[in-house]
Amino acid sequence: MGEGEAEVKGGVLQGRYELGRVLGHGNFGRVHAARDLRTGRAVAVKVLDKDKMLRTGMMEQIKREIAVMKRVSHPNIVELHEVMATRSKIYLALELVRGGELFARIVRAGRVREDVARRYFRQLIHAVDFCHARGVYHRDLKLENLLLDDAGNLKVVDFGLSALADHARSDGLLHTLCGTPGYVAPEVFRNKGYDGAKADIWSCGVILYVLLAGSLPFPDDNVAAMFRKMSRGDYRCPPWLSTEARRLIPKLLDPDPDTRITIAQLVETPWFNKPSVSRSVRAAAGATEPPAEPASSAKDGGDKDEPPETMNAFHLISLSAGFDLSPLFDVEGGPARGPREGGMRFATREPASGVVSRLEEVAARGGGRMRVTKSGARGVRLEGAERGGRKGRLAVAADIFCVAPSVLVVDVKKDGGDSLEYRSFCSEELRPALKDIVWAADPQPAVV
Ligand code: PIT
Repeated sequence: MGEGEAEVKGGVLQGRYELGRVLGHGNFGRVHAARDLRTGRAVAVKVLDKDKMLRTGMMEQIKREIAVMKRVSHPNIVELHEVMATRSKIYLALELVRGGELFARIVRAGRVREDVARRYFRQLIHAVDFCHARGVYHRDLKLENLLLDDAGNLKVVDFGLSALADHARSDGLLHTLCGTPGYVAPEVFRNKGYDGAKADIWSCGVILYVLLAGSLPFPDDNVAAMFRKMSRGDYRCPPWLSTEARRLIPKLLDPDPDTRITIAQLVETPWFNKPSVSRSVRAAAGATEPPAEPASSAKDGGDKDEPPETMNAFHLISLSAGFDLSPLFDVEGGPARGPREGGMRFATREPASGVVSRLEEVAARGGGRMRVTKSGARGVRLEGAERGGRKGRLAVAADIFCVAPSVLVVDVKKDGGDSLEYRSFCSEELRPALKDIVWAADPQPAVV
């Protein structure tokens, strides 16, 4: 049944989704921009033809994709809102992502700067780590399956080839040969079973290489020749790559899955942890969507009208190890330091109200990803709006202390959720937003 028939009347699908322009085509069908007439929410609708899927044996694939997408709800994965089926078609109502494929960006720009690549790569790793923690292996990670939203955030799509850990044979390994040649790990080609997590990491390595180099690491029209290059680690890093990137890439593109870097090791590497140097894509793109809940509707923390707590000697000592006050102007910049894992602390001459509104803006700018659950002169608490990370909902608490007349210290720490997600939130969102209110004794900005 075509779109002009019963299910789509006047461009409205089942009386619920008003279909708009086509965002993309693929062997999967086509994706339209659409509006949910019940809620007014903008969505994407993927249209699949049942007959075609039955003919091409893709029915199982789509069923698996639906099952997987229901399992994974993460800020860097395109969300599946709803599945509708008619006699001839399947419709997936998905989160709308307007910025197109990362692939198109690379085609346009050739390659991206290392700090921009890092930002995309971190988001990719968050999504992949989240999937792996839920026993989901994507198996077709490539630039074409990474979309960008208006704020330049990465969103993984196409779980059509994904596997669930429960599909592993008794040897604990997956055996299906799938993926896209340039991105597939050598052990997948070897056909002796592979670990889905290790194979995904290889693909992430290829993605990182393409972002930085602007070309595939093992280009070859002949798949057998490509496989030989992959197995020998036969690729060149372009001269513009930093030393840290040169150290990391061979760890990702290690032909031996047993020695290949794991996500746990990857997130501790200097390249992965390097702090952002600019506000980059996100800030440049600016805010697009309103927050899930306006800051004013935040649950009252009970301290709205009280002034910031004055920091006493006890606070100062507990916050600044050994009475060395330099950490007051310090930010996290690498692997966890002590119990305040990835914490961030800075001094400011901005009044408490200014600090609070900056923090509220961070939530407002995140397209509803974080909402304000407490807000007052003594601090602000932000919490992941709906989707938990690997360890549940991310929560960030910023306590504001007065250390001297018109000098405040803001102490930011993780109050819940996954450390990796927290660190990325600090470096991608908080730090850029707070950068210009940080007060440093020397002219160098303390928060970079
Ligand atoms: C867009 C915008 C958007 C979603 C998509 C594309 C989805 C693409 C897609 C989804 C799949 C799949 C293949 C491609 O298997 O919001 O341009 O589930």
